[in-house]
Amino acid sequence: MADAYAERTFIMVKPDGVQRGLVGKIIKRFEQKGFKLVAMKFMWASEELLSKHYSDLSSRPFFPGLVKYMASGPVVPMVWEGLDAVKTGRFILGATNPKDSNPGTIRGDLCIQVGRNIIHGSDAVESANKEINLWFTEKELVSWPRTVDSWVYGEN
Ligand code: IDP
Ligand code: MG
Repeated sequence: MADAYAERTFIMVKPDGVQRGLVGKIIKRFEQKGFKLVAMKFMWASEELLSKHYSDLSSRPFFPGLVKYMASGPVVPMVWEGLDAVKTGRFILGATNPKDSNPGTIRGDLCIQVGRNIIHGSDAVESANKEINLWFTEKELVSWPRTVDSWVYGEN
């Protein structure tokens, strides 16, 4: 398959998404869209890891609260692969603040408050690579052939 189909994005169900029982619903949206799952785990992340994950936001006033929120329960980090996975992933998520997220997006449909917006998604290919390497080892990233790809991308 073409290299363009191998773009990867880092998606993570946040602790409120896990607590509210939305993990399956969120995975389903990426799965049904046609993206390919490359890695996934269930873990309780440390404040240290989360501070690294959100290092770009460390000077923002909401940063301490954000790290506390993200460390308040288990999360489901994932890697999804496909054509324009980063940009399309952000569309699937919806705007950062759920009051601005369109209906039909995950945040638009399933949450209300910016500080409890249930899901993370990389905002660029560069940050996706950084985040994937922060949360997963090389061994945990599974490359696998998927026969349905010829139907998803039309190269058959
Ligand atoms: P993103 O998650 O859509 O990429 P970012 O600006 O990278 O948005 O912010 C990271 C996370 O920080 C958001 O998803 C949200 O949980 C939280 N956040 C962003 N802005 C605010 C705010 O004004 N108050 C509280 N939390 C915020
Ligand atoms: Mg962000």
